[in-house]
Formats: sequence, structure tokens, C-alpha cells
Amino acid sequence: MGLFDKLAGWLGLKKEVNVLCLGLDNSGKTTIINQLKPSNAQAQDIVPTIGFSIEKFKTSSLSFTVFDMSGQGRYRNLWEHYYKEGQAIIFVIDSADKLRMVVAKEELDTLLYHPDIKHRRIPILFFANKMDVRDALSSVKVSQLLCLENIKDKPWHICATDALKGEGLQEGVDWLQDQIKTMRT
Ligand code: G3D
Repeated sequence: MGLFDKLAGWLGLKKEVNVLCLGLDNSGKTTIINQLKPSNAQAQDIVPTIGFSIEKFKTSSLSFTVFDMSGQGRYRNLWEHYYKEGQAIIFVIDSADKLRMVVAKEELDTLLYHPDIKHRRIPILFFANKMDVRDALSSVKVSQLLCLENIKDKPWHICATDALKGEGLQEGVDWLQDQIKTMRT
């Protein structure tokens, strides 16, 4: 059973919620999604382009779109297309990749200033992943480097995670569930 089964169950037959799962390549998105994926999730389509792919899968009430934001600026138009329909964002960071933290911040800022995201109170869940790696930055440090305190107009939350063991994911899912509940009442 994936961690999102509970959330999907709670949502029942209500309208579908689209979750975007974003981050640089190698941050752990696929690993996290595999932990979260409800057991009955069905792959919708994978759009393979040279050097870029978008994975979509859905359950009765949750639909996920997963893609890398890194090193593929020329594909930006492709992925930005999905921003409009996203109602919640999971942004994954490799806390052990100090060198690319600045790139992660650039991509986050570009996302936050995008016209389809900027003026919406869309909840953003940050997973500061790979906490098990020696010398990984703490979630507080990651939060500082990404300047998350500057995000004033959207609810956000950061969790330290070890996606390999599945640690920390539940806390994030619980938070996201609360946000989605609020959104829908
Ligand atoms: P992506 O989908 O964002 O590109 P992946 O990232 O989920 O494919 O993960 C990239 C690599 O990081 C994988 O290793 C994966 O096992 C590893 N990884 C993911 N999460 C964690 C974590 O929390 N801790 C550690 N130590 N490793 C993690 P490989 O070797 O398969 O490339």
C-alpha cells in the first residue's frame, strides 16, 4: 500500500487533485513517488522525448505528474504546460548535493514566478531528501539556502526524508492532506 492510499481514500469520489512532483534529476523523485504511489495507481502515459520525460499516473482521485527540471531548459515549454492544472506541488531536493543547491533554488524561483503559479495559493511540500547521506545538509539549512521564508503567499512545509527507507514521507503526506482538505472546503 502506498502512503497516498489514505489520502486517496479520504478524497473518495470527490474531484481529482493534480499533484506535480518536481525537482532536479537524481534528487529522488522516482524513489519517493514509488513509496507514495497507491497500489492501484495506473501509469497514464510517459512522454519520452530525447533527454526528457514526463510521467503521469492516476488513482481514482489523485493524479500525479512527475518531471525533472534540470539541465533541460529547452524543454521548459513542455513541462510548464502542466503548471496550470497542478493543485499541489511536491518539490524534491537532494540535500547531499551542495553544489547544485543553487541550481535547485534557481528552478524553484523560476517556478514561483511563473504566471500560472505566482498568484495561486498552491501548497508546496518540500522533501529535503537523502538525509541518510553523511554530510547531507539539514532541512533547516536547505530551507535557508532556498530562502523558503520568503514564500509568503503559499502554504509550504519542509520535511527531512530518507526516501530509500521511506522515513519522513508520512509527515509530509499528512501535511499535504490537511492542505488539500482546506482547499476543498
Ligand atoms: P530522480 O527521479 O529525481 O531522478 P531517483 O531520482 O529517485 O531516480 O534517485 C536517484 C538516485 O538517488 C537513485 O540511486 C536512488 O536510489 C537514490 N536515492 C533516492 N533517495 C535517496 C535517499 O533518501 N538516500 C539515498 N542515499 N539515496 C537516495 P541510483 O544509484 O539508483 O542512481
